[in-house]
Amino acid sequence: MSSASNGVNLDENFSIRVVDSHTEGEPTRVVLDGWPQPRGETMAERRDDLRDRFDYLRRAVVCEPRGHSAIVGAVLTPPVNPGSTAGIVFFNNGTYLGMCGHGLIGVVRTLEYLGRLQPGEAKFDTPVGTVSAQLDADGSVTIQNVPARCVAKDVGVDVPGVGRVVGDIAWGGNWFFITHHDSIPLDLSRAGELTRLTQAIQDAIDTLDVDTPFGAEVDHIEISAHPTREDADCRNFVLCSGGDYDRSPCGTGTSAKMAVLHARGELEFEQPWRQESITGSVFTGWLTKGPSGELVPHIRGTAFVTGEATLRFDPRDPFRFGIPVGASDVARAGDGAEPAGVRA
Ligand code: PYC
Repeated sequence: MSSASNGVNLDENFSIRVVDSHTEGEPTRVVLDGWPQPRGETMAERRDDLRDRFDYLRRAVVCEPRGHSAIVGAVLTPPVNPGSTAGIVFFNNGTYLGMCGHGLIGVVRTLEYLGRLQPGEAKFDTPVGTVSAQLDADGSVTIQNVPARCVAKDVGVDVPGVGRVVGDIAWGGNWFFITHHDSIPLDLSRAGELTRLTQAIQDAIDTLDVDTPFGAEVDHIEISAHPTREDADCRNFVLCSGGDYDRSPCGTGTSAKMAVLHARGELEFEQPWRQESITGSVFTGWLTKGPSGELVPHIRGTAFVTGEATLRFDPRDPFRFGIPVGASDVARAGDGAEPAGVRA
């Protein structure tokens, strides 16, 4: 990379300021400054510009040694739509996300912490559409996501070492394969095994030719099981596109799950759905009917600011742009153990 590449002089020390938070256990890192603004009229163009010109900054900010594979990063831009507060591009250790439910809640609480947002409603533009967030005085945040939909039911894949796995394909701002299994114990102590299982399912899904609108891949795998909390309807384990699992119930995953339940006649409009995560945290979700009959997901959760930092990048540091290893590599390498055996 040459010096003064795309607005960052890579031959000199540079720094990026961030605020960290977690939403129901899942971390978000909001970039405050030090990252050049992307070009583009739409948020999708801006995401593509970030990917083309600044992908090394994505890795620098969220990959080890300054980050880790569970962090979702968020770069804020000026809004593209009148009435929106800001644009957001979400990304992780491996790629860019369409939307991110826990991440949006983290952004809202971060902006409140910085004094840039008061309780009330605010809109945000993302590469997959404009979403809104209601910040309440008690710190809880209710997001209104992009419309969700279930596009394929009962899709079967043969997973080596596991057998046939059947699930539904649904959109909730990212694409999910949501398995029908409800008998696997989703215990945090089995997170490594569950990561290997869901990675094996993801590898099998990658061989399918799935017709998904929005040009995005099915890159999240969600397993459901009976809840462990009395106040929850379901517990999940979600493998994210970067290869690590979501510590929260996954806002886009809960949106996709509600679309599946609705398509199966198991969830009415306005009916609350309490989704428990592998860590025991809960999002409360519900669907409303949009003007054209679309399924509009709402998700309520809480985030806490955990820190603020100035990340420093020394041109002599061989790891200033991150170590390109993720949980998926570890999961694929495994430790000799087979993934948890489940069958449809
Ligand atoms: O909350 O939507 C979400 C999410 C996606 C990936 C990690 N969290």
